[in-house]
Amino acid sequence: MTYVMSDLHGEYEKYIRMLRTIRFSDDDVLYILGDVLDRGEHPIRILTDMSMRANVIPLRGNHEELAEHVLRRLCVEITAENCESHLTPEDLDAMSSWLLDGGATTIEEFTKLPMDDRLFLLEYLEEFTDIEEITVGDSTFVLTHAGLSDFHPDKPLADYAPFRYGIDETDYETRYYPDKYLVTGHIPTLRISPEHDGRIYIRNGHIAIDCGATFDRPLGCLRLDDMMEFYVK
Ligand SMILES: [Mn+2]
Repeated sequence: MTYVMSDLHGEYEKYIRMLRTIRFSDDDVLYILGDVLDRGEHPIRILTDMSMRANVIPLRGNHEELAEHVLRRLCVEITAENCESHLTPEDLDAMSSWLLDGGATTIEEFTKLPMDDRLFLLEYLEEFTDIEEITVGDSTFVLTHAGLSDFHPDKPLADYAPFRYGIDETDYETRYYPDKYLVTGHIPTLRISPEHDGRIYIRNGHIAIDCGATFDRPLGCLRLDDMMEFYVK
């Protein structure tokens, strides 16, 4: 079976309970559509678990984008000699905007790891993809964290530039592909439609799966084979 979930944001307990709920096995595949990191207590614990499962396919969210840059800079021993010069003003800017967006829990767990584990996880993060297209049964799904920049239904997926957060927006009232679903996280479903608060949104060729697990709502997971929805609170 093929599953999708998104926006785990450090909610390790919900993640593990969801894997149990769906009886996730080696015969299944799980796509995680980004924003695993930040906010909740154990983002690095989730990332580590994902990295050990060949059948979990990770996609990049805006929180992974922010993290990659700063975490790379934190993979050196800070000494009396280099502490003034190591982080540039640009690094400090990136770090402070990341902290405002929930990065503290990621930094906290990450910096406790031995250096080898830090470098392993960084390499893992850098392998995340931005867009995947999959066919399950008779249906085709385009998976991405937040949407497609300068969308055109005939544009090959490889031609898409990265989504411009703060500029690009996905319009959930408009159908994008005539014959495929666009599957996204990033925007909690209550902000797309109040009646979908805490629930997966499936409408107009869209599937939006961020039910707001980080905002005291359930973690949602969708089985694409039969569109069965799973929730853990
Ligand atoms: Mn996001």
